[in-house]
Amino acid sequence: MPITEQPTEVATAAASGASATERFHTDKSPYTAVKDTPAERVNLLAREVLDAVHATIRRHRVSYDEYNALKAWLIGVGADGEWPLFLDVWVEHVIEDVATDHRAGNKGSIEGPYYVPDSPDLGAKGTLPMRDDEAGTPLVWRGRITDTNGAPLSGKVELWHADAEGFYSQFAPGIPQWNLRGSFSTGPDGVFEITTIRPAPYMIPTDGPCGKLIAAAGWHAWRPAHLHVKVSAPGHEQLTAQLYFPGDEHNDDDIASAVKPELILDPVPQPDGSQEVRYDFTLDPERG
Ligand code: MBD
Ligand code: FE
Repeated sequence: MPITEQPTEVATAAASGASATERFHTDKSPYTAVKDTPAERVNLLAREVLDAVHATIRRHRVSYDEYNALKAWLIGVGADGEWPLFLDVWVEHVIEDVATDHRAGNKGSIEGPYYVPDSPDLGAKGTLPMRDDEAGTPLVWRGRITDTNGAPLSGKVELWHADAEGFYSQFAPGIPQWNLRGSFSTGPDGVFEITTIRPAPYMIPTDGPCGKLIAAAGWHAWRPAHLHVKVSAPGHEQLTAQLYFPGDEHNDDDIASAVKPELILDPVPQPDGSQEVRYDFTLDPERG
């Protein structure tokens, strides 16, 4: 059939879950090795989590029907590859808080399930890879990387974000591989200039187990529109963060609890309909 009549694949929870799970195995498998965690620590943490589960069961007299519903749901989360989504939406924000609470530099936020390393390097100034007809308001972002004394750093900003429909390349079908993903390497002045488009708010897939939990609990499935970044410079702690847009109705009730006031941008509309924004990064020195 002619190319224009090819059926377009639809984004499903199971497909994006499978991609996120595979991504985790590829990039993070060293962290999955628990062999270096001493038995006392595993015992402490596992014991405390189980005690909390038992206490909830007793307090609320959880029934066999409810227990089996939980079992079926947990099996489904694994089968559809939604553990990265579940953990990053409902757990990672506390891990991130604890891991970064010593920092004097930029506030960070969670990585989420959709980071891909080694995106194309575009130098200090460039435009993220995008389709010829990429929808969305053009955004020009200027910024600088410094240390906590204000000295500029030769560093790198990795940026990835959803498109104007809320979809991520490599996790939703039919999007070019590196669409809206790129790395910007600064010179010694730490200065970068990035051109992209504003992403849409993101809705957690509603057709998978996480979506079913959201519906069953009467929650909503939305994250505010956001840009993901990883900022790094030799000798400094890597910063993982997300940047948000003012006025987004979900900035105050992000399902992933990942918004902080310091991470909300202040874009300025331009006569041509585009927007410009300034946002700088301050990195903490690596700890000895
Ligand atoms: C996202 O885009 C995201 O950033 C997080 C944290 C969870 C699900 C989807
Ligand atoms: Fe995201």
